[in-house]
Amino acid sequence: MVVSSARATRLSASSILPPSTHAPAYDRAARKTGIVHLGTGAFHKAHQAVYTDDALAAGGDWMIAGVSLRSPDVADALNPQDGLYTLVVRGAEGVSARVVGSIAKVLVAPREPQAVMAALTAPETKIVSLTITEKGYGLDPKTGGLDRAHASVAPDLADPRRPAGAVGLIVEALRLRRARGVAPFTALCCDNLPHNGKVLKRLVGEFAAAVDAELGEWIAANVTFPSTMVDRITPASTEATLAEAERLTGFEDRAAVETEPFTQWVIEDDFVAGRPAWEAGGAIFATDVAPYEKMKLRMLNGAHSMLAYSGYIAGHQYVRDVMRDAALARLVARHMDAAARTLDPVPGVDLEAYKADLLSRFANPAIAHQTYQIAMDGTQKLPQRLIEPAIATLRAGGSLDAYAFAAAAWMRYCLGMDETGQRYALRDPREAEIAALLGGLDDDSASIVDRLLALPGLFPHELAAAPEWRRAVQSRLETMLADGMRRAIESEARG
Ligand code: CS2
Repeated sequence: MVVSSARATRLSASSILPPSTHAPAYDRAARKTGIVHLGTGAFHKAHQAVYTDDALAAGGDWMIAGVSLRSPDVADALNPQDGLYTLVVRGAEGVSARVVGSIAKVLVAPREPQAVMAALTAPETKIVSLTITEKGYGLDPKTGGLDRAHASVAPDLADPRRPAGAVGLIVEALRLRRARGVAPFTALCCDNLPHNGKVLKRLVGEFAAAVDAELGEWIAANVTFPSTMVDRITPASTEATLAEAERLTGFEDRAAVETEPFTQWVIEDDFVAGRPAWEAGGAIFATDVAPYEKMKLRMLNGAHSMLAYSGYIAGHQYVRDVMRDAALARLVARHMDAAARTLDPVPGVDLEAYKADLLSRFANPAIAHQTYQIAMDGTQKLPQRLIEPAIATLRAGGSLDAYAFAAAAWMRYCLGMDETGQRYALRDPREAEIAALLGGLDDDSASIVDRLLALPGLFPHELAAAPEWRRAVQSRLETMLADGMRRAIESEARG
């Protein structure tokens, strides 16, 4: 038998998929676009787009027009496939494929700004959702409001009719809709920020007020910004993801993404122009999302950040490797326990069971989630994940050990050099500032701690000035620098 070496055909709307692959069960071409999504990366494709795919199967005009604010890569991979892509779901028990049909097309803002504004102002657009990462909002950590000097805000404030950042785009789209008598949309933040709807509302409100006070008032009265808690572990796609998609479906797919079986979405039900039946995909609608957000940010993301910094320096490439390291896995569990102690009861959730699920999700042997991926953007992630619960713990007189270990590991990571002498990029928007602060301080733990605790806008005075916090962080950083991360992890795990 001759084995063909020809490449598989590219996935498209005319592909006949194998019965083992879940495919869109609705007429895509007949559905209108009800959602414009800003930031069409892997997480959106593994999460909201999948719920929307289920909702479309249940009826309604909720196709998604994706927008990339910077890179054309997603559009260039997805558009030739008619917006279709394979979701590879990797569980401990096996792998499955699903082709998702909810994305109609992806626009690239720098390449086609008019098409983006046309989508945002179209009467059929009822929701504008966002996954642009924490750093995409132009949030001033000191005030919780708009940072007017931020790279994604300042140019748009200077030229608000030609916005490039998410907040500027939303404000200009709402200005045009109002001027044209088109009803507003709901703005739906899906990033890992606490009170993410309120945060977006404030940023949009401040930006709009700076452009036109009346517009600001109109937005406050007519636009809603529901908060959401989003959860699905989604590593960056690799060649292995694309190869697996092709193996499972028989079609070449340059836009495939991979994810875990678990998925969760809790949404505040406050939409001004209707919404998809996301319940069809298992979304939960709640009147108050805050307890779920806090739980997820502190227990999942907080433990993630802790294990990313300590694990990366200890030589673990993936989260699953961390979970096979008995001492570090104990610290992951300890961190979750500490985080749980800062939470009020979460409706319908048993925190012990939630923690057990998190531990097994982290240990999923089929998911290759890089510690280096999670380590990025630390200055944007630390406040909600580690600093807020540390302050709550300080106030309650509890043990700061788990947070001090995590903060020390982040500080060690900030040195930008691993224990073999290899340099790496922090991939943090404040990387240059951190490098300038730490230059030449390689093993001077006291100065490193002093300087990073004083990084403007990061550690609030209440925590930075608490002697027990400073001591707890410095003694751990000292061990990490003098004895190495391995020894630091072991001594910490011994308690
Ligand atoms: C991770 C998150 O990269 C990170 O910072 O902590 O992306 C995490 O995987 C997701 O929030 C899980 O829902």
